[in-house]
Amino acid sequence: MALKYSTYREGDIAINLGIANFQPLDVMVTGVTGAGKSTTLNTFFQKEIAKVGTGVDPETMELDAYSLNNVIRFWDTPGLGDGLRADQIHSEKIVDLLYKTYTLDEQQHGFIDLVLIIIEGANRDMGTTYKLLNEVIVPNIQRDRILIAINQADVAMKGRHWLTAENKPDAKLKAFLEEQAVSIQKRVLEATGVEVVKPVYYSAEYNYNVNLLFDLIIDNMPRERRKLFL
Ligand SMILES: Nc1nc2c(ncn2[C@@H]2O[C@H](COP(=O)(O)OP(=O)(O)OP(=O)(O)O)[C@@H](O)[C@H]2O)c(=O)[nH]1
Ligand SMILES: [Mg+2]
Repeated sequence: MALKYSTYREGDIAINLGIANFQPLDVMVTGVTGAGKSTTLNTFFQKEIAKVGTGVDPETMELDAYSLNNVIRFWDTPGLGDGLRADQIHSEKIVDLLYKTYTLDEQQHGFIDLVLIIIEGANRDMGTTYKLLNEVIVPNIQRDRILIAINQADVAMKGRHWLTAENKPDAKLKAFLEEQAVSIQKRVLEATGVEVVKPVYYSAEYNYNVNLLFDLIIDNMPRERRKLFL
């Protein structure tokens, strides 16, 4: 049974936003090219809203915002890992977005409330993700506003151990994914100094555990407006 994400725990988000006294929650979605950022957004919205890549070239080139409902809005960004020059241009766009502000009661606040970094389940090379964290994200937003999720759970073991009929991993793949979540959490701490919440693993393509990704966002969303300076 497919969940409807546009109303998923809408009340909880609204309550948290009520505490924080702002609305909507703006979530920037980022990660290496091909990790599945756009596919993840399409799954949230249950229709094709963000263009998904089919080849090796990065598909998303600009920043696009999508409102899921009145309380949450997602920002799709171009992925890093497509050569130095492209990475530089895309990094600048991401940093600009992180410094987008609004003024309320004569005070400036950061527009982006939360950063969600998507990692590809099969990709053991974390170098570009560390670079993204160290050079682009961590210097420009509070660390407790960074979340990590592992996509493409279905192909984490090259497609083996995925139970197609049941749309879930078998015990072996599940154990692998569990182990990977813990290991990525540990490696991110070592490589970037950021203590992230244990990542969830999911498959945007097959709509597996996407509700847990939503839970990660809702349960860890900030309870106050973002101060601009760290
Ligand atoms: N098997 C599998 N494939 C996926 C999954 N999510 C995305 N893909 C595929 O991965 C490819 C890249 O997905 P995109 O959503 O375009 O990736 P992106 O992160 O938006 O990439 P850029 O826009 O280039 O930064 C596409 O062919 C998707 O169909 C998944 O959960 N499982
Ligand atoms: Mg994209």
